[in-house]
Amino acid sequence: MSTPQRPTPDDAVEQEASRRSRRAFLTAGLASLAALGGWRWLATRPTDDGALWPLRSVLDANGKISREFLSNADLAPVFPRSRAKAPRVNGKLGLKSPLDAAAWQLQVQGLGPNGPTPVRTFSLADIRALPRVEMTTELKCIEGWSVVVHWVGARFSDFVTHYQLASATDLAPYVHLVTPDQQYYVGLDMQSALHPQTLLCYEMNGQPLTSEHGAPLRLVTPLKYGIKHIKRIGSIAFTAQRPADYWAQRGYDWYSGL
Ligand SMILES: Nc1nc2c(c(=O)[nH]1)N[C@H]1C(S)=C(S)[C@@H](COP(=O)(O)O)O[C@H]1N2
Ligand SMILES: [Mo]
Repeated sequence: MSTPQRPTPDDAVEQEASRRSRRAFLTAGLASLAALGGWRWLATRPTDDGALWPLRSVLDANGKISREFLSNADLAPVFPRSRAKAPRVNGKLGLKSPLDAAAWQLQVQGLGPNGPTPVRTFSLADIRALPRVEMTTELKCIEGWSVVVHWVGARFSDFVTHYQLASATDLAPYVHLVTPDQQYYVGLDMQSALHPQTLLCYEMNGQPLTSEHGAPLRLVTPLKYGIKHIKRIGSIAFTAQRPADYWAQRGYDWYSGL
């Protein structure tokens, strides 16, 4: 990862912006959690739920919530927009067939107390209707290159709260994102999915996403390596079990970042 340069006036502006947005994230995060009915969720979680959410009692929930917000304050570095460059096209799994943009829809499977809930579908307009977030962060590939990119999209957390997916899902501990042809798939822990810099992106460097960079919608989550930034998302499922992940199945670390 390259370190941000010595502050220039531009950087100072960026830093202040990131300080402000961190505060905004925190406020937004608290509001979202309330909206998610987080307390009910925390209190009703089974205790044998796995290492990620090892809650034993409602008392533990207090500490858990603080840790959640502290770790969500760990933000990937942001850069002046002028540093953004075009990334190479890397990874075409799941992008083999031509994209039918008109037919595309995002399918979302929730998880309720009795298992998976009926699939809901969303259009790109539904995603664009969410607060527009811009961010200039570094895309890092495990192959050893990285590039600063300017992204525009919706926060995954806004998607979940605005469309009330979490109440329908009872806030499952994992998220599975899959290309329409199911050839590429990524698993995320919920904490990473709800991180304030985890975006469902539809623009890159000032242009709508091109097909090879993941149109119409891709994930960007800069605390993790590029392998998690799935392009051309076709479906999202909230799951109780750790979902399959293309590169984790081939020996890479399941988290591939924080
Ligand atoms: N659908 C899909 N998404 C994918 C991949 C892929 O093969 N298929 N490769 C990943 C990898 S390894 C990287 S580094 C980034 C690269 O994104 P870019 O092509 O926009 O530079 O996409 C990620 N998302
Ligand atoms: Mo990569």
